[in-house]
Amino acid sequence: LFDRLEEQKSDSLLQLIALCNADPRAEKIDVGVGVYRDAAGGTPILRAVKEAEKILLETQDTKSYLGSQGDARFVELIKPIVFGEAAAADDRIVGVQTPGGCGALRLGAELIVKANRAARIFVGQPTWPNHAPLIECAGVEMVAHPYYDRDTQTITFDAMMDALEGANAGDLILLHGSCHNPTGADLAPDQWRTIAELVARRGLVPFVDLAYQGLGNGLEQDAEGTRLVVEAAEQALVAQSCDKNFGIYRERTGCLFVKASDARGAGVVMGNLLGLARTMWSMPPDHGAAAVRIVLDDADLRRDWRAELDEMCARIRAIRARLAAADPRLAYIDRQNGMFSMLPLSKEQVLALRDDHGIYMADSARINIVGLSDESVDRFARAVVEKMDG
Ligand code: PLP
Ligand code: TYF
Repeated sequence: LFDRLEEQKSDSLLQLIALCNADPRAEKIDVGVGVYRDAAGGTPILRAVKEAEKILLETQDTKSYLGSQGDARFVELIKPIVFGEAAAADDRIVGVQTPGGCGALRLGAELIVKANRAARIFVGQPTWPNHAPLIECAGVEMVAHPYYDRDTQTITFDAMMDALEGANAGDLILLHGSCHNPTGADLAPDQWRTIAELVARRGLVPFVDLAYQGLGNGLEQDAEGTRLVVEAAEQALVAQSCDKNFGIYRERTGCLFVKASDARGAGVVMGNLLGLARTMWSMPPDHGAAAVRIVLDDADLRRDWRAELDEMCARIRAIRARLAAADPRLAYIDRQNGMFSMLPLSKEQVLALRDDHGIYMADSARINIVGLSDESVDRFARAVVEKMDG
């Protein structure tokens, strides 16, 4: 049976972890995979999460099944963080807990196919390399459109809008809610408004991937674009992740929210989400969502989480400013958001930086900003600029 299988390419982002670990050079720099790193280079567990885990250990009295929706209180607490307090009671929006943002993307894609096999999803280029496997594998046709020009470091908004004019009512647009991966180039508020207007006028369905809320310009600000398009659209999907903004990556914690035309339709959507979850993971893993629920349900822990999230956000902004100040050609980095930016380097230059300096970034020249420290940022900038000069 298995002799028929073909070799598969491994996930090149995750492969970078092993490559960098194997490099014996003390001065190596890891700006590869997208996890938050503090000034000392570590990815510690957030204080509030650690506290919530202690509470969980002491008070959890059963590990019996919760059902396919997962932790309903967790979903209820995340809803206003994503959509705002006013939308918390909107009964057109339903949500289920998923195994991370990846699970939410996959579940959303399955729902789309189940609802309409002919629906297509428009996806800006470049995008996160996992979008295609998660969405196309479910059977949704992806239509690529321009988004970002690496040479000018700008969003090619006119070309994007021209392409979206080709979408039919009921087609989807995949949007990065904030902290665009891999470019760091987020839509400006007026661009979000233009897209919201198009969505409303043409009956398009936004599918927002919100994996980094709070790591760009703050928790509220990072949700503004998402709220605009969801408000404007009759129907929408949001794949949310807590894995970055609660630092619980391996706990696989997120939600899929779906806005239907009315409350009755939302009930039908919910039934379909539960049915589809049953075909894939039956029920989501509990631990991360339980810890997040405890944090958000406790005023002190919630405040401390916000404070630590804001510290992480500030560190990202500070390193962006340092890189931007190092060379005029890197100035654009300070206008971008989140953990990622792309450098104007070819794959050959990326590999040469790896060999010459032990600098590990994705082949696409995407860097994780927080892989840099006060000590390494100038050294990194010098090596990059030298390579840009040829
Ligand atoms: N979407 C984007 C753009 C991401 O970068 C990630 C990161 O992993 C995810 C979704 C999924 O996150 P999770 O680890 O919660 O599955
Ligand atoms: O883009 C990144 O680096 C993060 C982490 O299969 C990641 O989103 C990378 C690859 C992957 C899952 C998560």
